Amino acid sequence: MERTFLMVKPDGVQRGLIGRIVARLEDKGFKMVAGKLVQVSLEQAQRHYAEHEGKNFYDNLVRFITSGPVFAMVWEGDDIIALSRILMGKTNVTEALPGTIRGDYASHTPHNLIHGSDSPESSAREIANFFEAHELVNYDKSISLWT
Ligand code: RTP
Ligand code: MG
Repeated sequence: MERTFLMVKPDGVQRGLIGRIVARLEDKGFKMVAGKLVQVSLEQAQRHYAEHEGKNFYDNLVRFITSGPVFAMVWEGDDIIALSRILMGKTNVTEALPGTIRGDYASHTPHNLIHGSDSPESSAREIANFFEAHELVNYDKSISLWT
C-alpha cells in the first residue's frame, strides 16, 4: 500500500472542480486519508517546489500556487503514485489526453489543476510539508477490495 500527496491547485478550486477531481480518485478505488483547504504560504510553496528552483517557470509557479486556496490531500492505494499520475494526465496540456483530469479540464499549461507526487521520497516530503501526522485518518474502506 502506497501513499501520495495530491493537491487541487488554485485554478481547480476557483473553477469548482474539487468534487469532480475527488470523484475520479474515488471512482478508481483509492482511499482519501486526509484533506483540507489551505492558503499556501510563500515558505511552504518554496519548500514544495524546491526541485524546480532556478528554472525559468519557478517564480510564476510559486506565485500561482500561493494565489488562492488549494485543496491538499493524502490518498492511499496500491501503486497510487504512478496510477494517480496516469489519471492526472501529462503536465503539458497539449499532451494531456482526453479521459485524464488535465486532458478533460485544463487548457493552459501552468494551470493544470492538480499536483501529484512523483516518487515515494517526494510523497513523504510533500505530505510532511502540508500535514501533521495526526491529521491522517486510519479507517477501513472495504469497497476498495472490489474496485
Ligand atoms: P506537478 O508537480 O504539479 O504534479 O506536475 P508535474 O510533476 O506533472 O510537473 P513538474 O515538472 O513537476 O512541474 C511542476 C508544475 O510546474 C508548472 N510548469 N510550468 N514550462 C512551463 O511553463 C512549466 N513547466 C512546468 C506546471 O504547473 C507543473 O505542473
Ligand atoms: Mg512534479
